Amino acid sequence: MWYTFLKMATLRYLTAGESHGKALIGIIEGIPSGLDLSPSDIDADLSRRQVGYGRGGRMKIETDRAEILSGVRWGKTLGSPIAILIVNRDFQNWSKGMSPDAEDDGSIPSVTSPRPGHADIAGAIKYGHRDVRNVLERSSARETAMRVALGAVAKKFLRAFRIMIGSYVLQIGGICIKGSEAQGAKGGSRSSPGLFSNPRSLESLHKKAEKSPVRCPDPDAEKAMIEAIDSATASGDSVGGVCEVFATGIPIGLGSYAHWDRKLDGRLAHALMSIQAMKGVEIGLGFAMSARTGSKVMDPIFYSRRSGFYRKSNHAGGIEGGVTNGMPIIARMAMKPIPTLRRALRSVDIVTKKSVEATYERSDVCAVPAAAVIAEAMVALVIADAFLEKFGGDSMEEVRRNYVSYLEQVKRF
Ligand code: EPS
Repeated sequence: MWYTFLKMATLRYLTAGESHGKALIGIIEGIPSGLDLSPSDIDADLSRRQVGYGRGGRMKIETDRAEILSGVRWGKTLGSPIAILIVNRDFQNWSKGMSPDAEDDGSIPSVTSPRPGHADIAGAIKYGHRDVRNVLERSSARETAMRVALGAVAKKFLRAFRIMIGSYVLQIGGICIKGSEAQGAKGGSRSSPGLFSNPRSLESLHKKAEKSPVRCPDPDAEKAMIEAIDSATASGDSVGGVCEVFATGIPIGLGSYAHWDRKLDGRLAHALMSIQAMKGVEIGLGFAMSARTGSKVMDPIFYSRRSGFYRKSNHAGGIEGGVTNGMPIIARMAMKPIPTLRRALRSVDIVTKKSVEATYERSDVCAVPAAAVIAEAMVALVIADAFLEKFGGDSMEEVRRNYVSYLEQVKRF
């Protein structure tokens, strides 16, 4: 019952659609009127999500494009819900197997040997499905294409207030970039280049990542990561990794300490953990903070008339007490290796209850670079919600007026 007191989001969104169904659908509600928005703003991120060394064969079938069905007229948002559609090209191969029509029932064989690590067995039991495909079609990472589309709308909104979101990969298959002992690779303490970087160096890490097939800003590590992916492919295995996402230009005061569900770190952790295959999220220095003394990881406060209150380090990852402190937001995610394996693990047939090999569905060997782009979208959606919560308005002009007057107030503090 206590969940019913959850903070109502200012910015709400919903996705629908199965991986091999006709299309993915998304609706985002709460974007003010007067924002310039075109499908190309969205398609750029959809393309970024599709790339990455180690991605599966589906990426050769799809060229994801957004069709805006509502909420935008002549290139500007109306303030009404924005509906987006992404066609699944692969549906042409699944028109009977994923048809909504009863007469197509049984047109393709059922999947009855669940894959360890996916939602397969838990989902089949929960929803009473005798065909695991009824689970995997929705639990598939294909759904993240629409999250990226909706996140691109949120990013476009935030860019109007000079808030920039980016990402890069810190570790794949245990190979870390220099300056980041990402947990799980070498164990022990962890740091990250993001925590001691000013916005410009974060953006340069992002720019380097954009040119890398594994979104890695460190060319030596990139090479070793690609070798790790190749070796996993050769042995019918898969690899996971760690990616870092950041947001710059964030004002002090988003989120709140006043109630658990308003804390921005908690909201970010929820959003990021909800991405397929995520098994860990940290804000700032994260777990490594637990092994150090307070004097080593709190960020001392300084002041100057030009910059106001500022810090020289960012162990907190831009959030203290659930509230942004004006430093860049830094979050990191630990992604598990893709559970679909060519070299299948043992499973049990849900009909015969006999021990079998887990089914194989076309899949990626590594999707960490894509996860970084998806994480950008989820961070954008959370920050846009918190931004509208604090500076809300029905039009971009009204939000801007609210934001500018708040910044004046902060300067006078
Ligand atoms: C993916 C779409 C899926 C998978 C993959 C990523 O398409 P298909 O099932 O047709 O190959 O390739 O999904 C997973 C690895 C997963 O575990 O769900 C995508 O669009 O990102």
